[in-house]
Amino acid sequence: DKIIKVAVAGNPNTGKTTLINAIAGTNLHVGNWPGVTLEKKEARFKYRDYEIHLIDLPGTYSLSNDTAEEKIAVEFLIKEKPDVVIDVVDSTNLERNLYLTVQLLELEAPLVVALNMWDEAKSKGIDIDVEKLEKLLCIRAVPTSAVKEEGIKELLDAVIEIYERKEKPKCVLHFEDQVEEHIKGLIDKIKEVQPILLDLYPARYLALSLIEGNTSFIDLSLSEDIQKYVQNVRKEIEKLYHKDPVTFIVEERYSIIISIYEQVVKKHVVKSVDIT
Ligand code: GDP
Ligand code: K
Ligand code: MG
Repeated sequence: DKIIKVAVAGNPNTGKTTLINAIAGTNLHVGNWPGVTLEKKEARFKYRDYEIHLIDLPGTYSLSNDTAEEKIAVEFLIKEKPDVVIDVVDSTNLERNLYLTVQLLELEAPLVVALNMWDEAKSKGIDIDVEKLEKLLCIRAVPTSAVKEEGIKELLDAVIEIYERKEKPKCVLHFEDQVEEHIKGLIDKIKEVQPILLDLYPARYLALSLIEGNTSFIDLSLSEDIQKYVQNVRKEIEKLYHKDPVTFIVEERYSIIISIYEQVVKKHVVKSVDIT
């Protein structure tokens, strides 16, 4: 059988554990992430002609390496390179959950979104255009309800589809043109003076992290050329937008998210039934 290594990512309380239980049932093995008291759940099971290895990542709101949970998730994604990443989102709170999704795309994770809590979204009158979301993000998205064990087979079929896919989707969620030029310039600089960094880390995640000053995941010392280049990009961003670079990048991600959210989510008024 072919082995598919699957990481399960998502914000806290989106239903990751419930989903893994629904998928893996009794195959679940619970341990700890090395060095910390965070629970690590793993499961191995057969599905179709495949052996699927599931690993539950700690719940995180972002991948900025600010917390132990984020460091573990980022290190796992970069070093272990799972074949597929399931991003479990809370469908009733898509706007907030998409921040992590956008960062997972920056990390070039082979992604499928599980639109979990689909039952709750339905009863709240939240209508998500799944096909449009897939098109805008350039990835698969599957409605699931972990508590009701719905959408599980469709999700696993999507996992296999991503694993078997020969080409990576070539979608990039673009920031403002001027910033994109700085990002491209920085990546070119890295290619020129310290190309090994691009063998170790996904280019866009690396460039954005350098600009954000999020460098604790980088194991090598950075060449002085790159450091100078980064300082210059940061100054340019401040000059252009009158914002510090971290705020600026976070806001760019949110403006992408808001645009996607407005295109895919419709809210209906749900009539409450009067039982008195
Ligand atoms: P985790 O922190 O991501 O592991 O989330 P949990 O699996 O612990 O779930 C958080 C809460 O959401 C629990 O009370 C679950 O029963 C509930 N939950 C999980 N999945 C669903 C779902 O699809 N629909 C509904 N309505 N509730 C869910
Ligand atoms: K929880
Ligand atoms: Mg959990």
